Amino acid sequence: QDESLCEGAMVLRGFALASEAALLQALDVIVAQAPFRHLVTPGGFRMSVAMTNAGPLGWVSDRRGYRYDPIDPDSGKPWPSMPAAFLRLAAEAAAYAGFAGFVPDACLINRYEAGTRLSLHQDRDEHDLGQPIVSVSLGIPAVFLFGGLQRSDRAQRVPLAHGDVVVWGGPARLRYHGVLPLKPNHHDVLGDCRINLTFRRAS
Ligand code: MD5
Ligand code: FE
Repeated sequence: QDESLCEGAMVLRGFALASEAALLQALDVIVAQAPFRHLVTPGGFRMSVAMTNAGPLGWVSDRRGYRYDPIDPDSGKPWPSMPAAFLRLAAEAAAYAGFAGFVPDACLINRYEAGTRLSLHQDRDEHDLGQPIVSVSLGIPAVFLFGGLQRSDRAQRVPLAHGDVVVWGGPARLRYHGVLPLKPNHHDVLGDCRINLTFRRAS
């Protein structure tokens, strides 16, 4: 049931299902305080993924660049706190994949709708690249692109469904990755979207 994509990358199928209700309840609280918004890239493009954050640090992008910021630029207030259910799930998944003691200080929450995509990129805005990233998929399915250490490397296509958790660490931490444009679909609980929780240790 669990798949190793390569050294350092493990898919835990359905790992989040046991905490589904607690995660969705916590998500509602976060989104009420910090609604989803479409950020602009440094190059001036509006991202098709809508984002918000929870925890001490939030990932933001604007014309000045990408960064982690303790303040939500839309509200001028700190990001909503990291829910206990989020912290627990991220730590349990990381430990299961061999990364004991993972304490994320940032949860980026990505919302995808039909047609939304995330182009190939690396996650390298974090200080300690020795820390893993835990990614939780909720709602409609997506096809994840898992590339190599160079942008031109051929990418594997990995289907991700509601409840799947992926832990990326070690040699997988700096791999190029993205999400193919989502196909229109419906999920009984989340409606017509996919929500991805991306847990990181940013500082
Ligand atoms: C998503 N989000 O499905 C993904 C999940 C992002 C992002 O990519 O930057 O918000 S995280 C996937 C990830 C993280 C770190 C390494 C690798 C994949 N990888 O080696 O493929 O919304
Ligand atoms: Fe990424």
